[in-house]
Amino acid sequence: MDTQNVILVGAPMDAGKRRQGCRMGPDAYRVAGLEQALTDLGHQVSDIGNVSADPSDVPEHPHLVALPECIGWSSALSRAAQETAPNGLPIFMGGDHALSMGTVAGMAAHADGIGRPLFVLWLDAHSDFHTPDSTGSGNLHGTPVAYFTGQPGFNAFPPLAAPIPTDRVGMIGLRSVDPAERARLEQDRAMLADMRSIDEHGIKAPLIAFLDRVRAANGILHVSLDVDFLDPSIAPAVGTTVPGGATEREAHLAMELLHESGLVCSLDLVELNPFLDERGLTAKLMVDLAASLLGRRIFDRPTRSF
Ligand code: HAR
Ligand code: MN
Ligand code: MN
Ligand code: MN
Repeated sequence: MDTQNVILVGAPMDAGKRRQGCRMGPDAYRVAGLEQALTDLGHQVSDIGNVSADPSDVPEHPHLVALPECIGWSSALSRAAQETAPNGLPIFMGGDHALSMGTVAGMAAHADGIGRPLFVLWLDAHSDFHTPDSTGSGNLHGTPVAYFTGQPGFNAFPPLAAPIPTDRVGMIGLRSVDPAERARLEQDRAMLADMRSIDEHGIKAPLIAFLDRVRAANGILHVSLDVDFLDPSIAPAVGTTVPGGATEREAHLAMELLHESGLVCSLDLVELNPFLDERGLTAKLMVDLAASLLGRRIFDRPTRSF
């Protein structure tokens, strides 16, 4: 099996929404054995510890939650992505989904530097396509896709070295999209596979179609995995559950196909709130999914005895 350098980067960001707990995510992944699971697959794994937010002198905003802190995380995580990506495959252990503003911006700059286009696969119940002007909640974890695709309204944030055209974004798992997001998505060219279409066609068809696009463009692929992509019955540890999500096997199949593609350059694990978990169930499932993405085959999965 091909072995890789895998770099675990803790991103204990909790500023992208009001409800707290995602800051415990990186340590939950450590306790759930992420490093060992990937080492067991033959990979060289290093955990470089946690990033912290850069200072920001932008003032607090009346509507947007923790704007200065989110800006500080974006610049720090963009730098972390650009520093780690040349040495291996970074896994950003979140932290809430606003962290993807930084990780995707940094990976896009990295991809630009090596002359390959970056594609983004968004595995999420939500499209996270609000702008600071359209978000009703003021929670910036609902805005990262709009930021890194260069939509207007993000002037306070770090400028993007390489905005990602929407036709390089694929979203799978959608089932909770606000009207303003939908209006913008309908004008754009992202590949959208909602749960209805997964029910009808399975998860393989849209994923393979998207991977074919990446390959045809000689691109590399950043995967952003939100816990709420999964059905809440198997992944309760998230503040924004939406019923009717991906099953355990749908999620593993997606990871197995991603591994086989050889196109994945980086991964976000986001929105895990360990405070809401049941005996580490969600953290362990996310670790198992990361292992499938890094090459664990279905018949190599460990039996859990209690
Ligand atoms: N669209 C809603 C909002 O903007 C909910 C966004 C929830 N986002 C996440 N990440 N949990 O997907 O508030
Ligand atoms: Mn999300
Ligand atoms: Mn979500
Ligand atoms: Mn048996």
